[in-house]
Amino acid sequence: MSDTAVHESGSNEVSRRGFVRGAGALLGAAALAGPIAVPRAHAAPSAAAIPDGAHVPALVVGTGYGGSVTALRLAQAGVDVHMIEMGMAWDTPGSDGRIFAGTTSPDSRSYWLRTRTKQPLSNFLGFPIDKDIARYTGILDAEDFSGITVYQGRGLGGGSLVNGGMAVTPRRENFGAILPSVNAAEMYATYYPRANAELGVTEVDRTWWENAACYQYARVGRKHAERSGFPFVFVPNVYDWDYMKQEAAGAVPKSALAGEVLYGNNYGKKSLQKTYIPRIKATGRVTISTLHKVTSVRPAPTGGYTVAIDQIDTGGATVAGKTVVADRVFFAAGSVGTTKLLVMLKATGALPNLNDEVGKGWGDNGNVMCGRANHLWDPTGSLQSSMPTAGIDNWAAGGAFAEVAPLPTGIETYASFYLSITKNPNRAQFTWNASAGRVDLNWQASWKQPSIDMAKTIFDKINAKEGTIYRTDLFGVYKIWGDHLTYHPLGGAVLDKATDNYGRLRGYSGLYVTDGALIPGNTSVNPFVTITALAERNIDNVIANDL
Ligand code: FAE
Repeated sequence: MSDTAVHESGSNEVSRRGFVRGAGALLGAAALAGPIAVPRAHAAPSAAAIPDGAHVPALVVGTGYGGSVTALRLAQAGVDVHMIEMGMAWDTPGSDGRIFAGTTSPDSRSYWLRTRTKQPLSNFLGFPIDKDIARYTGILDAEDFSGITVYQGRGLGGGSLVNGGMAVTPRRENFGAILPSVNAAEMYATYYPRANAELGVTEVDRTWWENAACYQYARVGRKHAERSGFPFVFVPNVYDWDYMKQEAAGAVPKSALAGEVLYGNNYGKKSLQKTYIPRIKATGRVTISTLHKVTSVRPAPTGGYTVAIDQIDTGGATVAGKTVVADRVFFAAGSVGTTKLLVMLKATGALPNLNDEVGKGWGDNGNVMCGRANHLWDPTGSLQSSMPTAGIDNWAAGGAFAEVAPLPTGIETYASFYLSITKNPNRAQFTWNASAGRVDLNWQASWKQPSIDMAKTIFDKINAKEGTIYRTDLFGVYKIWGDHLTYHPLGGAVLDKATDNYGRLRGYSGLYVTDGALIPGNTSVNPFVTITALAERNIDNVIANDL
C-alpha cells in the first residue's frame, strides 16, 4: 500500500472513529433512556394577552422579521398594534437555569410539538441519532410536507431564535432575478442599509479570525476553496463578536462556542429579541400575545376583519378561543405560515376574492447540505463556532453559494460541512386538501437534483483537487446529500402577483403580507436581510399611503 493510500484510508478511519465518539457526545446519556426529564422554559401567559372581543387598529400575525419591522414602524407612526405569536416568549429560564437547550442535548424545548427529535443532521456513521422527547411548544418546527421538511423558528422572534445569524445582502447584479418588480437602487441605497443597521449586522474581526481555534474549520474551507480557484467570501453575521472573543478567552458563559444555534442561543446572538423587539416594546403602543395562534380572518360586518385566535397551552391544546376585530391585518407568519392561512381562507370561503396567485411560487432557496472527509493532516478543529463567517461563491459560474458551516460536535471529525444555496428553478404550490382538512405542498423530492448538480460544481472539483471524498454517513446509510429539507422557505404569496408591489393582498383592502412569502423562492444568499429590507420598504409605502 502506498503512503498516500495509507493516509487516505487512515484519514477515513480516524474520521469514522471520531464520528462514533461524536455520536456519543451528541446523543448523550439521554440516548440510552426514554424521554428525558424536561427542564422546560417557564411559559407564563402573555402579560397583555389580547382579550376576547377586542377591537384593534392593526393586528400582526407572527413575530419574525417581517412582523417585527411592520409592528415597529406602525407603532412609530402612531398606530396601536397587537402582535399574535403561536410560539412561546422565550424570556424565562427553565429549571436548568437556561432558556434554550444545547445543540448536542436537545430536550422538549427543542422541538415544536414533537415526541421525537428530527435533527437536520440525522445520522452519524449511518446510525440515527434522534431520540424521544416530551411533546412541548418548543423552538424549532420541523414541518413535514410530502417531499420536503421545512425547518422554522417558533416563538417571539420567529426564525431569528434558531438561525445561524448569517446576514447576507445579495450581490446587486443578482437582485433583478430575486425581486424583479422592486427598485434596486432604492433597496441598496436605503432599505438594505436600514435593515443591516437595525439588525446589528457586522463582520468578524479578521485578525482575530485568522488565529481563533474556533474558526479553524473555516480556514480549512478557505484553503480548499482557493486551491480550487473558487472565490471565498467573508459574510457578515448578527453575533456579538466581542462576546465571542470573551467566550474564547473563557471569561463568559459559552454560547456560539458551546455549539448553540438550532435550539436557540443563550448568549451572544442578536436575535430579534435584542434588536427590533425591545424597540417595539419601547414605543408603548404594541402588545404581544404569545401562545396564541390565528386560525381565521374574514371581513367583519362592521368593516375591518374578524380574526379568530386559539390560545394554546404548552402541550399544544387549545385553552381558549377568541374573536377580535382588526381594522388591518398584516400576515407575517412566515412563508409557510402565511401561505397556509391564505390558501385555506380562500378555499373555505372566508376570503374568496384572494387571487389565484395565492399558494404559488414557493421555493426552498435551493438548500442542499453535504460533508467532505478531509485528510489526517487537515483537521477542522474540535472547537467550532456555531456562527458561520464565510462562503464559497460560485453563483455566477455554477449556480451555488456554499456556506462553510460548522459541525460543532466537540470532537475532531476531520470533516468539512457545507450548506449550499443554489439557483434551483423548481417552484411548488400550496393547495387546500378538503378531505384531509389541511394545506398540502406539491414539492417533489426529485426536485432537489438541480441543487445537487450545482453544489457538485464546487465540491466535485475540491474533492478532485484535494484527493478527498464526500461523507456518506451524515444523512442516512451511504447518503451523501442532505436533500430532504430547507431552512429557507420563500414565496407562496408573491409580491406583485398575489399582492400589489408593496404587499397589499389583491382582492381586499386592509390585508397585507409582510414576510418571506413575498419573495419568489430564492434570494441567492441567506434570506433574512432581504426579508427585513423588503418589509422596511413596503411598510414605508403603506404608512405614507394607507393610514
Ligand atoms: P419567521 O421568522 O418564520 O416568523 C414567522 C412567525 O410567525 C413565527 O414565529 C411563527 O411561530 C409565527 N406564526 C406562524 N403561523 C402563525 C399563526 N397562525 N398564528 C400566530 N403566529 C404564527 O418569518 N436566514 C439567514 O438569512 N441567515 C441564516 O444564517 C439562517 N439560518 C437559519 C437556520 C435555521 C435552522 C433556520 C430554521 C432558518 C435559518 N434562516 C437563516 C432563515 C430565516 O430564519 C428565515 O428566512 C426568517 O426567519 C423568515 O422570516 P419571516 O419574517 O418570513
